[in-house]
Amino acid sequence: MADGQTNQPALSWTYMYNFATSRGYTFHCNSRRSLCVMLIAVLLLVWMFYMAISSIGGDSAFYVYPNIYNDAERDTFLFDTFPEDFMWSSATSAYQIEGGWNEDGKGVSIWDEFSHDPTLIYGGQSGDVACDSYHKWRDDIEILKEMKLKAYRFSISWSRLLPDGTVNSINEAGIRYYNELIDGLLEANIVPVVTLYHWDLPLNLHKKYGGWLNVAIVQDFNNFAKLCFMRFGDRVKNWITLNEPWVVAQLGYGSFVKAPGILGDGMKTYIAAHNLIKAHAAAWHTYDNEFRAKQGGIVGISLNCDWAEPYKRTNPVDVEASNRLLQFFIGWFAHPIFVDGDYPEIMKTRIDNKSRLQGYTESRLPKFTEEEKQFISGTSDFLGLNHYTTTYTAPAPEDNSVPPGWGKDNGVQKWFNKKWPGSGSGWLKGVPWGIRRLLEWLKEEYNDPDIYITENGFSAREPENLDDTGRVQYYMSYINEVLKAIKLDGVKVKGYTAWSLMDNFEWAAGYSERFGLYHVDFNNPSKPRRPKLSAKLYTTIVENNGFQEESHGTLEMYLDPNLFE
Ligand code: GBH
Repeated sequence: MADGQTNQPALSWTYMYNFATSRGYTFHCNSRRSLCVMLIAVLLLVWMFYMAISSIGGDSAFYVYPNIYNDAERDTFLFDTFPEDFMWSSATSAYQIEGGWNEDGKGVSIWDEFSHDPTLIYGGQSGDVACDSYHKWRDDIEILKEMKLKAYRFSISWSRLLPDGTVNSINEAGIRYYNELIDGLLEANIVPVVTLYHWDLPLNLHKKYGGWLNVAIVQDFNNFAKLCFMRFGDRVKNWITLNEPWVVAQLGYGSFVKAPGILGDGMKTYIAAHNLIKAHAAAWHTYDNEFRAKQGGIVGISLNCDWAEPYKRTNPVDVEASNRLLQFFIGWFAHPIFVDGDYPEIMKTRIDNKSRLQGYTESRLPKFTEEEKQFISGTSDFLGLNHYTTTYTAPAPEDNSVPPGWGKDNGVQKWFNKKWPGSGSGWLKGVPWGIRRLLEWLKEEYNDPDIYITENGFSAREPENLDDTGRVQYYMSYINEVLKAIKLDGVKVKGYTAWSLMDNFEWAAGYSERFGLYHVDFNNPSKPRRPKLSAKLYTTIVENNGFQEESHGTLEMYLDPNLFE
């Protein structure tokens, strides 16, 4: 099937919404007025004809994105509920919300340094104050309560606890901050889900030995993780070691997009990933050996992955390209951790071969020893998935030129269908059915793991008003596809996390790209949080534990663009 390639009219006009047409348009008739009148009459007749057909058929299917994708069966809305104990959540990360970058003894992180170079961030902005959650965490708990959420995923700033990154000195003020936040959440009946590393490496570890490029970091990360298990583990039962090691390795050490901003040479990205995987495994073993029996929690990792849709599903090379990209994208980390302690076969062969052709004496992809493979394999109690978008995939012409890199190594070209709805971020298009296909692929590939969706969300450019209909449409359709994955495909999805609780510092995009369910006014020193329409929709979904047939009408109201003009 070629989604969005054909444009057959859908049958159920009653429930169709097309945001593109809500902008309005004009046309001119001049002297040929009568012709125009006739044309309008004909169009009216055609429209009436469709209305008649749809009412005769009694077709009450509900669609969220129908005229973009034109696959009625796949895209029909599913009215059903999620499993009883489904974990509804929303997420943030320390550097993106906390501010207080140098308060009460906090050490400097690579993101403090990166964002203090005004040329690297949109508008010379930084996370120095951000949402000021270092002082306003009580407000954050209030809005979680307002949305009736069961859980909150936040991250701990490593350098707030350990100013130089090592356990040589512990900043008790930092410990106190997270203790208060955790206690406040528990008091509100909200489960804390804690990420240990969401990209804010203590600057000292970068300066001292190159951060993730040095295997020494495995020990320092493990010490930091152990400290967190020791101090917070009596109350925190859900741990995520690393957020998106792909971003850390590939955007931090493979291109200049994220801190520490190291330009790729086709090797550093793989070395950083190698150490990230080892550090994750070390922290998991520490929990497993020293804390699990007493604390009874779970430890996993959050991996980001787009769905790779074969451009033509009937073309074997496109299908192969799709699978290859998924192996390079999520398999890079998930294969060692969930399968056998080693990289996917296709990564090893391709990078080994290319390295040889490029004149390297050894493969650019480092190797794990047998002992390391044993140590790494099986070190995650669940798969955390951060998913936002989908691309088409097809093979790219082989490129063995230097400098090499992850993109040339995987040999896949990817692009978007122009019809897929855009967001405030160039890389993010709304393709709801992609999440269902990815979930099914993960189920097959990794032996039916427990999956928590630890991020999913949609951006808009600032300024954004509270009627965020694009985000409403995104959440409603994506969450519905997750429901289909559970109910129709049997994927063990245990929780869903909306990114993000509120507008925050969107890395190199500063405050220009907004992902929040709550709006934050960054010009106002008290950084007020106000619910967008999507926050209300999300609350409705959480309250109903899904989409009840009776709430049909309510859901339609959320989708009606005219209601909020
Ligand atoms: C998440 O990453 C992050 O965990 C979160 O902190 C962030 O706020 C959220 O996304 C929204 O961006 O065009 O080369 O810059 C999602 C995965 C991978 C998506 C990198 C954006 C940018 C590629 N991200 N990608 S590039």
